[in-house]
Amino acid sequence: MNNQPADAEIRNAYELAKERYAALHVDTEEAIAKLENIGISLHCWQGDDVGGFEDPERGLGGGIMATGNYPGKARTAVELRHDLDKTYSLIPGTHRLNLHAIYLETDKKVPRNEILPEHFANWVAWAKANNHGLDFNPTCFSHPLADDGFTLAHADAGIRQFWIEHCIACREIGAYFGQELGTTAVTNIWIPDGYKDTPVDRAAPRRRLKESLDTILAKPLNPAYNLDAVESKLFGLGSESYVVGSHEFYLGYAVQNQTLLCLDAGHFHPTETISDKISSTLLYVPELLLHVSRGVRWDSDHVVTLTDELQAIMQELVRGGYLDRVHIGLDFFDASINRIAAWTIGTRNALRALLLALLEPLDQLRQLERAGDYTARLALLEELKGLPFGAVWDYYCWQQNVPVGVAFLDEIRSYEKDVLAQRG
Ligand code: RNT
Ligand code: ZN
Repeated sequence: MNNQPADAEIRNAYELAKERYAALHVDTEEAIAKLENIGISLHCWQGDDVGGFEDPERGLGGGIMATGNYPGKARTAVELRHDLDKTYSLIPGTHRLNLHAIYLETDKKVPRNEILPEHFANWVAWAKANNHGLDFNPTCFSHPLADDGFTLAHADAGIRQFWIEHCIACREIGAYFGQELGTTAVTNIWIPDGYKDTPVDRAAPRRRLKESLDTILAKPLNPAYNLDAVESKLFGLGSESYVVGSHEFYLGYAVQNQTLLCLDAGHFHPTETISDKISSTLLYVPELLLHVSRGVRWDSDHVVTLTDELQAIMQELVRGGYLDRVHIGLDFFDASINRIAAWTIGTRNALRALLLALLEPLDQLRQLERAGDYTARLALLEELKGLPFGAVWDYYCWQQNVPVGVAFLDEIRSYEKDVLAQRG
């Protein structure tokens, strides 16, 4: 199979598309130039079903779950970086990597509250060599001290302290990434704490979580190196009835402490969207982190597809002028399909939605709205959906030397045969 269209076809289609957009006073070259500057943080954990390298024997915990057993998952950091290199080569632009603490590399087992920058030195060297920024996350799950479902909000002071120390160590590692790579790392705290069944005391765990966070964030770090984010959730497997770190909890915390707020697209009620939360929360918090994901019924982590909500999120970032205050990260893990394809499809979709948003005739739309001409606003918004945006996207991919259209699948198939199939 060779699915790549001919160069001339790509260029011709683009020239026609460019004219169609120009008629609406949209400059496709400008849109492409802006898109090229947007770095998306790819989540390392799609590559090995959130396993990490701390303890290969241990299963995933904390109310999150990867289902499927597609062959060829990365078993070591070297394999994971290899898979990531392949993935980045199929995505236009320069992008970041989001690491979790369990992706450390050590000879002997290091307790999580003692992890150090040096355990991530290989990742930093790789990031430097390939021009990737790095982001970070404490791993407050898949661990014996998290097995009863509580970490930073645990009733036992000793267990709380262990997780506090882990999160403090992680902020220092984030700052080390930022300093080494010259691009700010976002360190995002997500914890699974919650109850399967209805609790009697909803307040005490929240008071404890607030206190733990205060201790973790007490030391100011250079914001050029590290920024802290907090991530809420509505429910998880085993925390169906109560999650300590709810949206209201972290919204309040982020506003009061001026941390970043992380909005995960899959962490709200099934019909609740995060696109409409962006302009509100950015009035009160300095910056946002997005976990671009896709919820399906009870699951919050499906591969990102080009849905209305994905488009709405990216439209908000572009229309609101928020691109420099919002860090775009991805968060999904599908083990039932080729993992490199999952990364590639999800990231390309996030970028396609961004490009669509960058191709809107914003001045005209704003004028219509201000003039109260909602008829024309609706007509134009609907017509835009039929414009040849795909030709601009193909041209951008071609320009960036990455596969055009579904041709990326040819590359993934060869990689699967040559590399993934050789893994035991
Ligand atoms: C879990 C959160 C969290 C995790 C990652 C692995 O529900 O979304 O962001 O997916 O930390
Ligand atoms: Zn998330």
